[in-house]
Amino acid sequence: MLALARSMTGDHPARPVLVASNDPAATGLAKAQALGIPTAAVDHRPFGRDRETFEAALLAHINAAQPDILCLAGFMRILTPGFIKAFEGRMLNIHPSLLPKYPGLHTHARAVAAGDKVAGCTVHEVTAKLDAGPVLGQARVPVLPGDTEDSLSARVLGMEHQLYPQVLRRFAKGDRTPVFLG
Ligand code: NHR
Repeated sequence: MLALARSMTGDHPARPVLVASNDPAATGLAKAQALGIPTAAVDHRPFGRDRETFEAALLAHINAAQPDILCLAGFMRILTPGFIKAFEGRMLNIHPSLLPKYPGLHTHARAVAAGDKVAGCTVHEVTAKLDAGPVLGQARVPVLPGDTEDSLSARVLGMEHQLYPQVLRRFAKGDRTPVFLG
């Protein structure tokens, strides 16, 4: 999130209008505020299994900010088709694997357990089907001997901070040609 926010200066075609989280304690909220970006938090927990009502509360904040593009960055709540529809074709996510490999959770542990030699991250359009929307960019990193979930995760994160801003810059210009790094 911070890498994206910091990238949107100068000749960048976009500017950050809101940082929103489902976790009121998320440290990114204070960091965004320090950059002068408006923030909102809607705790999903009081809503229990009612995803739609949680999303309606979140959407009220988002719509008030009138964004053209939504970027998920570490957002861990599966979104219902109704929410997706409101931002169809305008919502991005970064996922810590080389999709279509390892959709879902615990991607680095799965890559290490499988003995993969290459890992990475993917920026994709968010569609109703989880981690399955069109790929907008991918970055590859080696998996090194002795790697753990944590060491691999840190290496991939470094590439996430490079890949996502590059993809967003292109996407905000209307260019959906995929970016490939590594
Ligand atoms: N929503 C839709 N409809 N489509 C996608 O592609 C989405 C999405 C919401 C989030 C991010 C994704 C990731 O990058 C993302 C993509 C959370 C889960 C999950 O299982 C899965 C994928 C992603 C994010 N969430 C659990 C849930 O019940 C909660 C897990 C937790 O809190 O740790 O929502 O990885």
